[in-house]
Amino acid sequence: MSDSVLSTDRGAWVEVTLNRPDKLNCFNREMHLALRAALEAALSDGKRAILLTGAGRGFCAGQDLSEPDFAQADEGAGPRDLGQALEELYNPLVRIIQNAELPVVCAVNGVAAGAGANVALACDIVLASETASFVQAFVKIGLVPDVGGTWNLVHSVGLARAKALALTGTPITAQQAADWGMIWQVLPAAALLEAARSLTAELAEGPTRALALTKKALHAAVTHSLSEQLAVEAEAQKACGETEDHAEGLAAFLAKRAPLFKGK
Ligand code: T3D
Repeated sequence: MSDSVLSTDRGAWVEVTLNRPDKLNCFNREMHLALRAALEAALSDGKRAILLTGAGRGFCAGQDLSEPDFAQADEGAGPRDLGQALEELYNPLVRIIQNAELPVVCAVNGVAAGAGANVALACDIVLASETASFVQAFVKIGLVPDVGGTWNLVHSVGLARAKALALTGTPITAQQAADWGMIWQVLPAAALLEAARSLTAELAEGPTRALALTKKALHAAVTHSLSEQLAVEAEAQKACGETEDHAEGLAAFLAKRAPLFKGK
């Protein structure tokens, strides 16, 4: 198995680390496939949360611009079809994260640029080191933000800020990203990983079905009317009401003890 992604089993959850630190963990094909395999393994192994982070001083610098496939089109073949590359590699990754029926926490340990920034923003809860930055670097190489960035940015920071970030490629600090509601929390560099692990472990002990349905309902809310959303909530609540975890949560409350959720 490739060592460009490290997968560490933490019991109920898994820690997935992008591991090409000398290249700021930028995406080549090998890392793409290794990341997808790590996420799919976590889902099929019944894990209840995932933590995604990067090795070294960066989180992820986006597409590996030196990858032969990307940098040089075959002679006479014309430019590479980047839309096809998105459909094959990046878009499935965003869909796996979005559709995962468990929380995906991201610990942004350093610079997150291009597709790297937007993979982070696709995660459910994003913590960042105070040394981290977020860069919509695409414009610098004549591309548009991808990997869901146009969608996530507009919904998190609004159209005016999304436009300025995307059209200028100006980096922003983790603190700015938190102040704008793009991410959840900024932490001192030395505290980031432990805080992210503790949060992921806490989520992994949560009522997994309710967490998954909450995530799904919040995603649906982005495009729904209130009336449509009330129906989504009723359906999700019906499903939660039938879980063992709901019965356990209720029993624990009434007995004044901590609940022991099983994710069932
Ligand atoms: O194929 C498709 O489907 C299209 C999809 C495209 C999605 C995209 O992500 S497009 C955007 C690609 N990313 C970028 O344009 C960012 C490029 N990198 C940077 O602008 C800077 O490296 C950073 C702002 C991220 C960090 O700057 P700094 O000064 O902290 O580090 P550095 O010295 O530039 O980088 C350190 C090393 O990593 C360096 O290698 P070296 O000189 O030590 O051997 C640098 O070349 C390498 N590196 C950084 N980013 C990339 C990279 N190598 C290849 N591709 C990269 N994206």
